[in-house]
Amino acid sequence: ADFDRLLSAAGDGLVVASNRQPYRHDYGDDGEVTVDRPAGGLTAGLDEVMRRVDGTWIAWGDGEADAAVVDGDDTVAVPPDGDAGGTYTLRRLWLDGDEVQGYYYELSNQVLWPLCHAALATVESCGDAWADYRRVNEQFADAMAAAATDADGDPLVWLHDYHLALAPRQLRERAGAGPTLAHTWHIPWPSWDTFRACPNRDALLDGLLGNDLLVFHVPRYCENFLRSADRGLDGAAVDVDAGTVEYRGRTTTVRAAPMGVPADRIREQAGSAEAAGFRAAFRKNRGIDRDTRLAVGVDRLDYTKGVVQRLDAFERLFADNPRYRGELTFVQIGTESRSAIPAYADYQERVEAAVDRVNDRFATDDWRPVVYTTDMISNEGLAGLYREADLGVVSPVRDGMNLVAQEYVAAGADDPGVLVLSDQAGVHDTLGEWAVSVRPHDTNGFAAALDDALSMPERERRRRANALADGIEDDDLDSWLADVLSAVAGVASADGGVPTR
Ligand code: GDG
Repeated sequence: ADFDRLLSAAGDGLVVASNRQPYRHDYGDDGEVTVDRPAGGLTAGLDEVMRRVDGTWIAWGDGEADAAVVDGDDTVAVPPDGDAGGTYTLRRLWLDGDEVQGYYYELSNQVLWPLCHAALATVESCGDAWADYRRVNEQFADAMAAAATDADGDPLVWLHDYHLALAPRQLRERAGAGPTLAHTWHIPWPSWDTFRACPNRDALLDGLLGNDLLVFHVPRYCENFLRSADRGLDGAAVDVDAGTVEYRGRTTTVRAAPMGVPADRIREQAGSAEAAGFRAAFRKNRGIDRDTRLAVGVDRLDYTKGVVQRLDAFERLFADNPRYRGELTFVQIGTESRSAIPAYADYQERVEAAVDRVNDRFATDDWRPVVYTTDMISNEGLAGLYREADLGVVSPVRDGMNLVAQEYVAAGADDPGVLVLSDQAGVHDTLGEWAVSVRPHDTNGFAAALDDALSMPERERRRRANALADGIEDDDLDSWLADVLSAVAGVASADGGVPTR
């Protein structure tokens, strides 16, 4: 994609802000510094763009950093080896323990996360956390304003996610009308009827309307946001059809851009020698026979991901269809996440209990219905496992987009598997037509869908797999980046900024 042209049309440089940093540095007592490379699709994709434009990325300096060791050392050039792709500046914000607790664990992950996933009963009461959230957002706004001032002209500032909802307005107050502000919201935006439960809903809406462009994964979330702004804010002029909000003398454009995955890279990884080795070793080490069919689920252990409901459905499948006993194993990769939060610790226990229940009920001496692991797997290993599986099972109870469904398709081989997909994931809006759809709480329907998927005739299976593969190739990570950047170019030129060509 023609990123360089799009970027130069959008601004005079690029500043990215996200809670999570692209590279994590650990500082040993002996002065030794070790650096972790970016893992996720988004971080890796943005990292490539940043290397080309020599920008600044601002993030929480999460890690084992001891403030005394890193004192005064808040910026660092990455990647550390400065290889062929060029380098950029990573600016770390050092948050203290109370700030991390209030901003990250409480307000972001126990208020905004469940609220946006419409899990109101899981939203925790918050008192001082709101002040921490505001203060940390101010630190981000200060850092973004400094980076914007250092740029040669008016840069594009690209913010990410629900951790930074107040920062756009705070940055406007510091940097004025100059920089173009775009913000990608990676999780759902709920309906007004849900959002109105938010204790600080006015401030959140006001904060986000400091942006020129606000991007959600699918049109449903855009509409929910626009209606929330319309109902929630006095003095906001909302045009739902045009996707715009005029508020406090500024127009915010709201657009959908469904995020994609690096399909070519995943296909390559799935075909690598490392992937093949992993597949064989995984079966051997977990006691799965060579000819046992596999279904796979891969999730951060989050209560939105529907892992418990999925296990209920597999239990029903094995109960109602004894022919699958001894013939099919469901592999669940469940990487630990946010375990310091009680709702997450509870969820992990519920998943383990459900795994044990299904295994106790059906396992035999040489077969287990469920293989469950919390091990973090390499990208190649994961791609290999996707390719090995007859079914990819993605069944969140609610999910902004979901990358796992797309990765499963991207890894597919000559003899492709079937994607079983919850209609509650954003990605269902783009891929649902060719997947086998499930409602995650409908155990009987879910089990019947698993049976359908496992017994699907080869022709039908290939027809769907080809359509899915075309879809994720056309709308891959690069094309998503280009979509966002051209939307930015659109608002910049409407603003009287640099024209797009
Ligand atoms: C949010 C939204 C939206 C997981 N285990 C391993 C591993 N993973 C990787 C997967 C995938 C990623 O983690 C999870 O992606 P999801 O899309 O499920 O997302 P969330 O973390 O909930 O992220 C979501 C996303 O933002 C992007 O906007 O799609 O809706 O909730 O890439 O592969 N990767 C490796 N080993 C593991 O064990 N290598």
